Amino acid sequence: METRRITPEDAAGTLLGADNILILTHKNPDGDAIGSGIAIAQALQQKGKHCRVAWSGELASFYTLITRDYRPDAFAAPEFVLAVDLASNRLLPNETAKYADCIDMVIDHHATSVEFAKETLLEADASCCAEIIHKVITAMGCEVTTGIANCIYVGLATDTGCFRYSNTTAENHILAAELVSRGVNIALFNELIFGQKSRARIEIERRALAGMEFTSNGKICIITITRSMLEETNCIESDIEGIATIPKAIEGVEAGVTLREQENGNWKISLRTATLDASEICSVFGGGGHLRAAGCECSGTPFEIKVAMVAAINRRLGIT
Ligand SMILES: [Mn+2]
Repeated sequence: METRRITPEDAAGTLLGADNILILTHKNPDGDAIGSGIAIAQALQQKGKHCRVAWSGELASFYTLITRDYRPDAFAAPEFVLAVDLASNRLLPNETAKYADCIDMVIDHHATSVEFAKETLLEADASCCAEIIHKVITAMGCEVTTGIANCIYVGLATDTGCFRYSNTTAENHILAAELVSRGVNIALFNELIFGQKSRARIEIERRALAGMEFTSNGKICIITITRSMLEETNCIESDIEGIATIPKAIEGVEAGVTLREQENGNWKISLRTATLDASEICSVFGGGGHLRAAGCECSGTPFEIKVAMVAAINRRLGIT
């Protein structure tokens, strides 16, 4: 679909002229997806708009920090469909996939974003979608309430790994300062988001670490999460959010690879890199993402997938 590229000001103008707005995001939503969605919903509600954020699956307990004060509106059929943090309409969960071809506007920050909406607000250098949402909310003339600031903070903090990843900018810190001045309790938020893990999470980490593999002189580290591991540990999807950061966190590892068995038998691969272009490597396997964090979905046995991934990474590391 031919899309019209728009600015935050354009997006604000269009949204102020809309009502009964359905807000969509990707499957297995993360903090940026949920934070962006609820932030823009609350801003639109300030302007008297009816809107509702649709997401699928069970969320980690820390999300109650931002979901507990949020009241979705009821309406029969949406008149306007907005997608946030969504790089492709194929990433919608089953529950909202029926809207894939009628998305009016998308607000996103993925460099691999494809054209699927009538209008696209894409800022590929933004570290999170929530910071673009903040610009739109400001352009709409909305007050950044503590509730909205909380949502933006969750998106900003999670997508930057609590301001540790290489995508973190000076603007991110300036925005964080503003959010703190709006009342975000950062000590509480950071403790619940980053400082605590569920018992199920620790149990699955124990199993993942037990099966950890190293190749290429320790430059590549691989962990594998099977369906049976998820069942044994009673993990819900949100319990394993961010688990892909574990292999990359080991000293000397250039590329951390996480294989996750999907319900359909395929394997979701997450790649985290120190210096390599993760997005480019994953694009070879039909995926994409960001410079140091990307993913793809593969069929085949874990062995075949690991051989193919290691070969692709070795080539870029100059290991033959
Ligand atoms: Mn994001």
